[in-house]
Amino acid sequence: SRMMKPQVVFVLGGPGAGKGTQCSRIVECFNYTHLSAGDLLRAERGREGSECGQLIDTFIKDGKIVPVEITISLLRKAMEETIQKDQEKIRFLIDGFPRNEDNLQGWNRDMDGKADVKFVLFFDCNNQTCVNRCLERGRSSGRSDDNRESLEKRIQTYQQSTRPIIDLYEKQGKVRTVDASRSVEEVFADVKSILDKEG
Ligand code: UP5
Ligand code: MG
Repeated sequence: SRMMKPQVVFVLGGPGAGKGTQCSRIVECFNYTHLSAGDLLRAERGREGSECGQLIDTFIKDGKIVPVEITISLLRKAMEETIQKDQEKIRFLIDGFPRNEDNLQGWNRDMDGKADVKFVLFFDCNNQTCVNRCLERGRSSGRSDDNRESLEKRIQTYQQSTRPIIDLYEKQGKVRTVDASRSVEEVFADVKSILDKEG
């Protein structure tokens, strides 16, 4: 049978914009597999025998973006494992990637012709709301980057490195923007209507 190409939606937005929350809601209603680049990196950081655990740990605390070779290999592995288990499962939400020029170049180098990027789902949220949500979560998340110091760096990295990537996709007409500063329900209503339209 003909191998189907993976269909990818990139999910972007600031730290705490609600990417993970909305992706969890999406997979309940639509036929997508959710892959969070951040979650994959945190899992790799904690894996015994990992060669890049220390590097990942340092980068995450500093709100810096891990070299793309590491992130792409984790994403590819997760995609391949999903498809291997069920060949119908070719639709992916890639959450929190690509975050900078290095990420985008790495993706294009490795995945060009191997996966289709359908569009970018952009959760647009002001910095203050993002920071407040992460600080609130930090009371119980145990995430090493949910503190004021790391958050300042995460916001700066987002503004300097990730926004330009979103702008690039915007110029190609590939961005679907949602006002993510509202309630989870209100945001999801918009997400649903976008996905209903895009298939
Ligand atoms: N919440 C969510 N939606 C809400 C709403 N509408 N109203 C009120 N509260 C809402 O939500 C964050 C918190 O807000 C939660 O408590 C939630 O209940 C509440 P969440 O859904 O987790 O938001 P999300 O956007 O996923 O926030 P996250 O903190 O995961 O975003 P980041 O982009 O900062 O984190 P990520 O895990 O993607 O990356 C972490 C780090 O990993 C990066 O800083 C970087 O160092 C590294 N990284 C890479 O280097 N490369 C990559 O490709 C990816 C990550
Ligand atoms: Mg997340």
